[in-house]
Amino acid sequence: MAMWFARSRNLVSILRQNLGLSATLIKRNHSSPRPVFTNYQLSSRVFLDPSTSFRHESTAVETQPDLVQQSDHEDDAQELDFPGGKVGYTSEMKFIPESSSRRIPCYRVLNEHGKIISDSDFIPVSEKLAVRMYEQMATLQVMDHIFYEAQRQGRISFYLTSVGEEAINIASAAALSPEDVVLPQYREPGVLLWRGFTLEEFANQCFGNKADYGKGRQMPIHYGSNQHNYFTVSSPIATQLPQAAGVGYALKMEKKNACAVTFIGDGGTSEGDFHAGLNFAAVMEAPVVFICRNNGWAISTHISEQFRSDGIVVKGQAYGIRSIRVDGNDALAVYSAVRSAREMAVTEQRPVLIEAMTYRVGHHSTSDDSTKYREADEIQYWKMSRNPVNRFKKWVEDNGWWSEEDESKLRSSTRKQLLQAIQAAEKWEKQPLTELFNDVYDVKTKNLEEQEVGLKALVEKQPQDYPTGFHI
Ligand SMILES: Cc1ncc(C[n+]2csc(CCOP(=O)(O)OP(=O)(O)O)c2C)c(N)n1
Ligand SMILES: [Mg+2]
Repeated sequence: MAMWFARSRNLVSILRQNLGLSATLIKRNHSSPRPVFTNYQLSSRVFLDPSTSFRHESTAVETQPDLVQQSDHEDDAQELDFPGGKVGYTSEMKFIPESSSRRIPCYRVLNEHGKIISDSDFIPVSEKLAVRMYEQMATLQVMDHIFYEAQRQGRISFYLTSVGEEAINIASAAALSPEDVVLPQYREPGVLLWRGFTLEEFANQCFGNKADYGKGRQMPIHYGSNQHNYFTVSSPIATQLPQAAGVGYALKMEKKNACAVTFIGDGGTSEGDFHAGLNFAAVMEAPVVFICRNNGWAISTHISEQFRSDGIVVKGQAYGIRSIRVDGNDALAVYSAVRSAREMAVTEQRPVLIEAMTYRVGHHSTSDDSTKYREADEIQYWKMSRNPVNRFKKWVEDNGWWSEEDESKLRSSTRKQLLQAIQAAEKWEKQPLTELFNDVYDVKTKNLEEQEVGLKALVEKQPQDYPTGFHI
């Protein structure tokens, strides 16, 4: 496959065997040590003065100074034997460069006009699958639009759209097996939609009514479904990554033909849990597919203030994880990369990392106004020229699999179904207050019982402070 995966462990072990495992160190025949550098060079070249470093060019490739290693050159095939492993040696004092001379390329299949780039290497998608993928992307768009409006009307308290990231949502879901266990961040409801979570179920969660599986105890968009192997969204960023390593390891122990799949944003990679999750999965050889949606922003924090590496893909290799960078706005590329990653994770029992490059077209959430920190032109460019749904639609239409008539039918029936779902969800009663305290622990703890009694007393004393129909 032309898809670029970072060096695999198999390859390394074959190389190791070929090189021989027991080479011993032979002293170099030097009478005096190689001249190194002066104090001046030390301060000016080796250690960069933070005040002169480029704050906003985290991913720029810079010319490397002489002291930085340019290639994999080693003096010879001799190895040093450490508890940390056998390594070749070099008498040159060279630092590993902070970036490679070329940025990791981005795998894509469809160009901006929805045409397949010649010689593209991808897994074919049948008419049936392609149409379903397009339908689900369009459904996700309608769902986002209507729930967003419902929040603006004050009918739900909060919402967060996936606008601009529909291809990552749907194409990754299409590439997985239903047994694969998904641990989402929060901008991936399309995965759950693909698995059969109904528009009514989405509405019940957003309205926090009695039919919501979370019993109304979570903010809107914190979906979860046991039936669909989809962990409930958790607000604290990145907690799902170490959990995914554990889920993957459990699947491995149970010899299941499935993997854990977890999503994270670019901002989430700054959390310690990101690193713990990757490292655990690598060391335990757990079948986990890590999908990072690099959409350029973490609320108002631009990626240039998030990290200095060449994005996230290189972090996979640092942890010994096979990795790929993919155009997240290209549904065919996402589908091929996730399917291949999933196969490798399950058949080879290893984690794989995917960095999907994309853009968050919507505001971060209904609590945000992104025009305060980014240009309207930038948003417009991504909305129009780099739109993942339009791109995939062009390809499906060019194949003769989709028409304008299909389009208007789908959009109007989805809109109707959603409006009905919202009206019904709004009418459902809420869970009684006591449910707030149930299911927290297997057996209710003493302090929880005390809190329950206290809250009941408060509601009885000041009923005017609680909504009508609110009952204990
Ligand atoms: C541990 C933690 N810190 C901070 C927050 C507040 N917060 C919510 S979303 C978010 C930004 C996340 O950005 P990113 O991971 O890039 O995801 P995106 O919203 O771009 O999809 C932050 C800082 C949080 N929920 N949890
Ligand atoms: Mg982001």
